[in-house]
Amino acid sequence: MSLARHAPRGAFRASAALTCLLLGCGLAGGASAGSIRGKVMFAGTAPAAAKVPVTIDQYLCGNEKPADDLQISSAREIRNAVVWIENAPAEAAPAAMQKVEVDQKGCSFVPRVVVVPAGGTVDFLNSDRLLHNIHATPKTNVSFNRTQPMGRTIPITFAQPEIVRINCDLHSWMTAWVVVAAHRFYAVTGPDGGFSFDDLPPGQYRLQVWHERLGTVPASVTVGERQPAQVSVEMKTR
Ligand SMILES: [Cu+2]
Repeated sequence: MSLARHAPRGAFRASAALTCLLLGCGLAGGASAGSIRGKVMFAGTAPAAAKVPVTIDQYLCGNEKPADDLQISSAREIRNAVVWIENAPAEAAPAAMQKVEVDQKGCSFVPRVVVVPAGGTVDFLNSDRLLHNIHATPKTNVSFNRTQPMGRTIPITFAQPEIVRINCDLHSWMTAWVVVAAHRFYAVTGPDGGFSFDDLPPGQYRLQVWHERLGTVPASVTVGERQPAQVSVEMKTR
């Protein structure tokens, strides 16, 4: 009886050891402890930061605004690129429904680029003492065009994975992007061009890197025993 109970456990241990041999369970913390750390870099000489003239509401918006559609550090690191894993682990659950906010502040959308899980909601805010509007004509999500006085919150739900451009029709330079994510392995690069993914099983991953001005660039990275897996992706002007 006692032997019969122990035998399957022994067999399980042996099979687990074999699985580890094949898949590499040497990773600290188990089979899903893999991480990716990456950078998105600009190839070549970065163009000078552009300005756009302000032709309306200068009393609040100023006379010009940084274009902000291509933000590159002095070390050629690209901000506001969106990176996602194309072959995300099958068990990847949708991201938790956390609040995503986009404010209209100083006549700019802040932040300019956000990620929201499919089915999630973005709260659009207006902190400015003037009228803005939010206007989008997505392909697979519902279009919207809403006037937004100061202090009003407008929640918009995005059902389908898609990259959605948002504009304010009153201020032509105002653009934001809502990246509706199919799973939780999406990231927006910070000012240092950096992004990261955690809780990945070992394996080879195909990445897609999207930037509003620079298009989409594929990359690949292998998560193995050396942690975290490092990857650098270069983008250039189209
Ligand atoms: Cu506006």
